[in-house]
Amino acid sequence: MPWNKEMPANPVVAVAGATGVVGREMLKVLEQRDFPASKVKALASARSAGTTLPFKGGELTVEEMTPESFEGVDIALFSAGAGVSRQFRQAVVDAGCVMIDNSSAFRQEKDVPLVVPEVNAHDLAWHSGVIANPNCSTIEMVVPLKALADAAGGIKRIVVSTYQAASGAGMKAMNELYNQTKQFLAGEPLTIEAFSDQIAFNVIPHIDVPVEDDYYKEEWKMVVETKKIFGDDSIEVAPTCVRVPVLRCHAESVNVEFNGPISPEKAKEVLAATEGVTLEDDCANLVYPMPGLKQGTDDVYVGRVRIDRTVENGLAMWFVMDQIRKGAALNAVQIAERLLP
Ligand code: 25A
Ligand code: L14
Repeated sequence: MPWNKEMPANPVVAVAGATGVVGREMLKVLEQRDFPASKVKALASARSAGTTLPFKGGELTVEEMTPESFEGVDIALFSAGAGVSRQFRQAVVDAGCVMIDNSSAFRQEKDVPLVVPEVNAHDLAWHSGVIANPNCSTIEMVVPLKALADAAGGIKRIVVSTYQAASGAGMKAMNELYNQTKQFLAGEPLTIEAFSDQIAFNVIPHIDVPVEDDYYKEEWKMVVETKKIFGDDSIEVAPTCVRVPVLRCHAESVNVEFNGPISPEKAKEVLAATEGVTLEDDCANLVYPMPGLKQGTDDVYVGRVRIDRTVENGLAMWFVMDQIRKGAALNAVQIAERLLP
């Protein structure tokens, strides 16, 4: 059923999973963008109840999340994992609260819009209480590609390899990269818990669980989420997702075959004028974006724009994005902003 509850101008907002890497960033983004909330609640598991998180010069006391937590709440930003999102969905919607969910739980459901505001804000019109925030690697890819697709008659095929930061797997994964690096340098045995393999001084060509045809689920998400966000099932995506020893910010090497012609010069002109994109591209002077240096930024940074002569209408590019911000927290808050009257 389509949602028919009006959004107040000053909604009550809950952050579910507030103590995680993404939840903390959600609080930061709400504060930095001066989101007009009348009240913000920080929710997490019982383990964190009673601890405090900084917010607007003061602090929020973390409450244990229960089905009753959502009474009187207008917008809930969820980033506590897919299982927790499934468990609380009904209670949230029954309370008349819109759920903006960062997990992978509902992204493929027919009545759940999957939204990147720069690309398909129009899909917010038909939500029925739940809006999904896409996978971070997919968001990073579609923001610049939407603008280029519009300029080149659409996209036929994308070949993408990701270079994903440790923080994509949460706080304990970030700590593991840090600690393993120290252990490696001290010649000590490495503690391997958060990842399947050593991450310090290594790269791992595996993210999430195996699905079909020997792909991993992170790769599958990039295929199906790109089609859903663009509203175009004909776009082919061939991804390889790789974990690299970077703390924060995902990078992507992207080769695109467009339906119509577009020169690298034209592409750069379009990208330089695109909201949410910053072009950093000067080959001769070694100017290109790098993930180790983009922490805390909001845009998708694009460099290395050049012709791909192996196909007709081909371009090759390099993208960098802080996946905790635009890939998760910022995109969710931008969706919330679009729900305001
Ligand atoms: O959808 P998926 O595929 O299932 O993936 C979603 C998960 O991936 C992260 C995010 O992890 C999310 O949980 N994620 C998603 N998108 C991301 C992106 N683009 C992304 N990461 C990076 N980029 P997270 O670490 O950011 O957040 C975890 C939060 O969830 C809370 N939580 C867990 N169970 C809950 C719950 N909240 C309410 N009810 C529940 N039942 C969790 O809160 C955290 O806020 P917490 O209180 O459980 O954890 C507080 C502290 O404890 C550490 N911790 C977590 N697990 C353990 C732990 N410590 C010891 N043992 C553990 N098993 C946390 O690091 C935190 O400091
Ligand atoms: O589907 O880098 O949103 O581990 C976000 C974090 C997928 C994995 C999602 C990572 C997850 C990703």
